[in-house]
Amino acid sequence: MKRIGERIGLVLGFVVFVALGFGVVLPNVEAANLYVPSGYSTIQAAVNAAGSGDTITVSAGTYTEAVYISKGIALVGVGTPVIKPPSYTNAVKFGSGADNASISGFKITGASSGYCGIYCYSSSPSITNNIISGNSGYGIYCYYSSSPTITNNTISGNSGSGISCYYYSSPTITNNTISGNSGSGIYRSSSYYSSPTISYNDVWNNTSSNYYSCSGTNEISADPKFIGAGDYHLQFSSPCVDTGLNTALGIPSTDKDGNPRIMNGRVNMGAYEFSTYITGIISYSGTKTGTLYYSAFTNPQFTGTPTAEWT
Ligand SMILES: [Ca+2]
Repeated sequence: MKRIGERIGLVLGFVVFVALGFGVVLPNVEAANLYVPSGYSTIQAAVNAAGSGDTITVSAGTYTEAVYISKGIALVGVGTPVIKPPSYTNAVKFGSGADNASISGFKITGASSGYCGIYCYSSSPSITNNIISGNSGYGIYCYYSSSPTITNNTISGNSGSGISCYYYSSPTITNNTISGNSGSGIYRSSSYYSSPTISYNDVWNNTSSNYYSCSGTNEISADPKFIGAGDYHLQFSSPCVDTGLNTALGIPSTDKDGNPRIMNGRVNMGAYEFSTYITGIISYSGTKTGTLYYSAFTNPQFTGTPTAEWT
């Protein structure tokens, strides 16, 4: 009986050892997908429930909330989700721990004066395919060793600067349109060693200056020719069509509409790869193969013609 008892004890011990081992050695590493609003009514509720590596997909709607992220999650907007914060808060704040986080596909608007559309504090997330407009404060604000990757966003009509870099913050800024902001387009604090890498952006018509204490390479400064009336799709004649950098750091696979990010052989600047409204007549003399992406017509009688790009 003693031997049996010892064996049972050994077996139990082994089971306990294995169970503990599983608990310690094999944490839940499978990335989860969380959905707003079907699974969680607010973005922040999903963020709170998510772990690093998880993806939160947010459907169209206006989300009146401030979002705080301090872990490596992907926040993906599908359709046109709008984040509009309550007064005197940042719309989206990335804090320490969010270096591997990302946000794409959102419209971020309505932050109060002195607050930000996106505020990075000691964090370096990836920010792509967003419309950041109509904030009474700043567009994207990088502070305290924050060096996010800022690629293919449209940053327009904010009362502060489009992108600000303070205190050891060196974002990589590529393929964005940054126009019509009341501060500077891109502002670099001349103290505390911020050193942004700036290329292939259209920085135009920002009130204080297009660049403050910084400069870029392969930049343009021209009217991006948005469709207008709050629609930041590009007209077919926009100088931002086919003038971006295909190999930009953090370039996504799709644009804000979910279309291929690189069309007509070269990526556009801004959040959109092609227009969705009719602006003229397609004419092309010659033969071209590939897929023609085109917009909906403004009416079913085909009185207009779609803008289009070839892949
Ligand atoms: Ca293109």
